[in-house]
Amino acid sequence: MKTALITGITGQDGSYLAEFLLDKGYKVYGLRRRTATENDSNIKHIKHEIEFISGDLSDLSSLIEAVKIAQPDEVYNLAAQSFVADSWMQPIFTGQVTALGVTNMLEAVRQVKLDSRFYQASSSEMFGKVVETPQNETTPFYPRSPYGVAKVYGHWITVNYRESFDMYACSGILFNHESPRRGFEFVTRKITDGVAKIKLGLQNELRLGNLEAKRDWGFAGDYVKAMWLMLQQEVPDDYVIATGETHTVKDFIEIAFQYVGLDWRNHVVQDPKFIRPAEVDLLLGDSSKAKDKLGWQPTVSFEQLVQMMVEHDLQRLGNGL
Ligand code: NAP
Ligand code: F7E
Repeated sequence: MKTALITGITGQDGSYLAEFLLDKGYKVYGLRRRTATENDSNIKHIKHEIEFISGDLSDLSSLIEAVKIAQPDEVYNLAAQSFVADSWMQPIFTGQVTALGVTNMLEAVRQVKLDSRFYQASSSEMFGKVVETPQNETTPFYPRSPYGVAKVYGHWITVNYRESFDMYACSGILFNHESPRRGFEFVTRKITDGVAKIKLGLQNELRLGNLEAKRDWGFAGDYVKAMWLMLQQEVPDDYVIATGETHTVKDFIEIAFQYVGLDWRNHVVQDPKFIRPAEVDLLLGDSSKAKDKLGWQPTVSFEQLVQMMVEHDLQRLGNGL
């Protein structure tokens, strides 16, 4: 039986990855930080199958202890301050967790169990103000937020530990991926939750920022498989994971409102509060390397993704949850 340690187990990706690895017969350890109130909505259904370890990415001693306890074959470093908009409000904290936290996790592995395979959750936000389209593994980075800058550090420290210490360490450069488990502050979930509330008469308007931004949106369940595949290869490498399609926020809104038979123009209000100090206007990924070398490809279309999320929120709110 293989053993995996997942940081960020309570998040969207952590929950799908845990399910995926449990299905494969892994023993799964999840690093979890202490919170005043329960935040296990994504993992409630698999909680009893996971061994939790208390720790924080900014506390090296807790990570060393976690690696000692789990003795993992594979470490998936998914924990981060992951909300781009907040990274301007908390730039230092974002750097401490999303950037230096990666070094802490790599150090814990290096000091305790050097042969653990390591996955770093890198991001298309590293491409930021893109210098070419589509973006692939050789596209230069030009991050546009403290979050993007922190992820560039996380990417390069992962590459550096691979080259310095011969670690099996991979950086997965994942484009936006969404699901019914997405946090409510991200635009896709904010829209599908808002659409469901409007349909059910619980609210009337949806306040959003820049509707012209374009993203390459995929389904999170597909993307965690790519993480696992990266750690099953002969040699460690870095991969772009994306659908190869880009859509505006407005496209997402249109499909979501159409699904419930409403006209978005009657409900969406643009609010300057949600405009960012610097924007990433366009992301479009080229994941041909992952297709060729990992045999990975997405299975859920953009329309299916939007509809899946709206349907989930309709059911959830309809049941009073
Ligand atoms: P998410 O839902 O925001 O989950 C983040 C996780 O990190 C949560 O479990 C959170 O725990 C944990 N965490 C935050 N700070 C921590 C700390 N100091 N110590 C320990 N744990 C901490 O993010 P996600 O969408 O699943 O994304 C997973 C990873 O992929 C992140 O690194 C993200 O930056 C990256 N990524 C995401 C996307 C995407 O489109 N989803 C694309 C590219 C890269 P709490 O529950 O306690 O807050
Ligand atoms: O914004 C625009 C906003 O917050 C998407 C994270 O998982 O993916 C995510 O980062 C776009 C931006 O995601 C609102 O300006 C308009 O252009 O859903 P988001 P993100 O910033 O792309 C990357 C790959 C990650 O790595 C990150 O961790 O939507 N937008 N109006 C809005 N965004 C939000 N959140 N709220 C609005 O009202």
